Amino acid sequence: MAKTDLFESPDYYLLDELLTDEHKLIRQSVRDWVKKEVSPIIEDYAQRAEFPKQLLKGLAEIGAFGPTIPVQYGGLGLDYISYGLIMQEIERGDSGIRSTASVQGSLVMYPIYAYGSEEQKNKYLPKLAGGELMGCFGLTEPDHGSDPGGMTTNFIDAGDYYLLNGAKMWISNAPFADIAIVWAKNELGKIQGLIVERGAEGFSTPETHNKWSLRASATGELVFDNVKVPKENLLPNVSGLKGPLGCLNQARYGIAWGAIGAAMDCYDTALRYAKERKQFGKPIAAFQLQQKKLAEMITEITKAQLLVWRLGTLKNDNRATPAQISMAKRNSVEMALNIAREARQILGGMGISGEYPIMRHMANLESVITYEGTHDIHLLITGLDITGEEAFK
Ligand code: TGC
Ligand code: FAD
Repeated sequence: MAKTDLFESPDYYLLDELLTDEHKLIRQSVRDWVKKEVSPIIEDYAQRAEFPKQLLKGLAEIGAFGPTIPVQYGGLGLDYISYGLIMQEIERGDSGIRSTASVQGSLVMYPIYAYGSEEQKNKYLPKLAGGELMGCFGLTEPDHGSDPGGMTTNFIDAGDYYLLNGAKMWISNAPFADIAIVWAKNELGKIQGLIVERGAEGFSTPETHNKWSLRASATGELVFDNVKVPKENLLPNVSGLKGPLGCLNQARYGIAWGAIGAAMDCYDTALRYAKERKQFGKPIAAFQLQQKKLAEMITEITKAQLLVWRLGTLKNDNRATPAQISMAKRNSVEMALNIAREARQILGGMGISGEYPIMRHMANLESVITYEGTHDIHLLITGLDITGEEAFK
């Protein structure tokens, strides 16, 4: 059954005053689109574990695919606050839909833009921005998740083409992607990026089923069995782990904003419910225990909003460090997951129902806290940054 979306955005510290009119306009247009196109259908798609493919056109139209990519390549040339706001609003609807946008913009368009040849940029970026082509990003392997440097997927120079072998898993958008950005080791053991097109012989993308999280997002494997990759599909301008990790900086930044959207939706739902639901003759919002939950939620949302806004201004000046991005990703996602859990309790039994978005956000956030670097890995990145001591290995 289609649902009415009553969301009202919290802005406890008047942070809108830090935004330009353009920022607010962009946010409003994405919010309107989410209310009209995502909220009414997303619960049903999540329950059915199906990706709502019809949203791709709208995502492209609202500028969700590569908003910071320059206009000459089909992007919108927007700043990083705009990008963050777009991710926040989409994830307010559903983390899985934000995932699709993150992957397309930050993990497929960005590497082509940052590391690709002029021919590659002209060939792929405008179509990716318009949603005519969809992409995915293959870094994680069955035996190498947090430690991508250990990857075994590899390619050799076979004369007229490269020959690619190996497998990637947990790849968002893989089941329907037209192209994959694949990170693999060359004959010298150096990591490089390849653009692999669907249809190449020996390339398959089996879908991953039985997920309890991100059910409205399509996840799959990438399997390469002697796949011939044209030489012009190698990303020429980067080698080493810093290539894929550079893309992750973009995507993690978007998640730092996006998770706040999910938190806002849970808070807004819980606040409305607490004011309406009566027990012992009065609204449950009048009980101190429920007020504590709600007051802590808005405090944490406000702190996270300030952190990402500042990070956005640093990113606009090209001064945001990867470690600062890790801190924000980690903080926002933990905050959102805690709020989802508390909000679920405020709704009592109704908290587990698909009538409300909370349980879906909560389950989604269990993936968000793991992908793009786990909660632990981001803590270790901060630990390394402040102590100079690496504790990964
Ligand atoms: P390490 O030796 O530290 O670094 C290797 C090289 O990379 C450079 N580097 C970075 N460059 C750019 N940005 C960053 N954030 C960077 N971090 C490191 C580093 O300077 C070095 O460069 P060079 O020139 O000296 O070679 O690497 P390590 O092997 O010790 O690993 C470090 C660690 C653990 C932090 C890193 O590998 C890591 O972040 N692991 C987590 C893996 C991860 O996040 N995977 C995400 C997969 S994609 C995904 O989840 C998409 S979900 C999408 C969705 O649906 O939204
Ligand atoms: P592991 O690395 O095996 O970690 C298991 C546990 O060990 C974690 O708690 C971790 O924090 C801990 N751990 C690991 N190393 C250390 C250490 N040094 N010190 C302390 N603790 C440690 N990947 C892609 O490439 N592309 C995608 O599009 C993509 N989409 C995804 C979508 C979903 C729904 C999911 C769930 C994952 C996706 N991933 C994707 C993969 C994701 O990035 C990995 O799951 C993540 O990086 C963690 O790797 P892992 O699952 O192998 O866990």
